Amino acid sequence: MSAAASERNFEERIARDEKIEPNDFMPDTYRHTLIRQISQHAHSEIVGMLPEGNWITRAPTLKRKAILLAKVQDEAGHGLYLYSACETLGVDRDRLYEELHSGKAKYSSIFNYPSLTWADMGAIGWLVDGAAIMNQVPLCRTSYGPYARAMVRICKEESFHQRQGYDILLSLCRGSAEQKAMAQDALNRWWWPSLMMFGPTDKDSTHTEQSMRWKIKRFTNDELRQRFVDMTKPQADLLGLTIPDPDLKWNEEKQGYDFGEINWDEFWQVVKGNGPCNFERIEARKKAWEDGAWVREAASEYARKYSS
Ligand code: FAQ
Repeated sequence: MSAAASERNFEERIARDEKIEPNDFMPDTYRHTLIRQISQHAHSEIVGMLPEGNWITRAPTLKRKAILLAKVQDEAGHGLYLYSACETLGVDRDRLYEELHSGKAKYSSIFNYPSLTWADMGAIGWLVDGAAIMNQVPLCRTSYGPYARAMVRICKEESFHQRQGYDILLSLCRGSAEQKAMAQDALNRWWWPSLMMFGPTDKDSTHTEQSMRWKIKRFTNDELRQRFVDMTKPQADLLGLTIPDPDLKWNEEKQGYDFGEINWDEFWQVVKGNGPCNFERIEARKKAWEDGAWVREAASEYARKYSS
């Protein structure tokens, strides 16, 4: 098939909602877009273990500790499925790690904020996993087969994560005045960064238009952000907490909430590496990589010994 015919065939398959598989023809730009998005997603899961990992030893009860431990382990698993999906596009996993460690690769802005109190475990589960689900459920229908299939299990696990976060906040909000204040403080700090997770506004988004055409993305950044606000406001009401946005108002006409302006300057600063914890996060990942060198060496040596 000529290059033009292959390209046409690819576009037709996308139009028919067929999944594109690793050995199928795909334009280089489609491949690179996927490598970019899936690797950023994988890095986000792995770096995303750090803010919560910080609280495993300080969970208030054995039950909370076991749940948090399971959640953080799930995130490691998500990272691994996603790195595997990315490798099917012909990229080497060590190269992806190297890009993360050198600061070249992006990962979600949200994980560059500190987790200061136990209530932050609630806010991360409720808001960060809540935003992740909103963004990731449509990715179960993304056009690249291995990515779509990886997302199915990830989304199931994210639902449990969100509920465990909400449950932490529910307990705090039903507890003492100090506990409720702790929950409110966590919401105050995590609300705006959670809205930023969806990425820049549609007019400033570099990739949305093309990714929508290829059905990699099924909704735009602003559409998903709006859905998240609409879903979360009633949940905040049930907790008796106030979303820190004086401009948040129901809009009858659009049947959704209007909300205030996001601080995009803060977002881009965090994305560029100048957030409160960027340095610390990358240092932690580099240390884990270096500390794990002996495990990689032992595994390679074992494989060499038994393959000969
Ligand atoms: N942070 O043109 P767009 C989780 C970058 S997983 C940093 O709109 P796109 C689970 C973007 O890369 C959370 N950078 O880009 C969990 C691009 O830069 P580039 C991660 C961001 O790809 C929970 C530039 O800005 N989820 O939370 C961010 O079409 C709890 C222009 O942006 C995913 O990765 C950001 N927030 O749309 C784990 C989901 N937003 O590459 C632990 C999959 C944008 O040109 C605990 N990814 N940028 O240099 C996606 O859906 C998309 O990639 C978006 C961005 C929506 C994130």
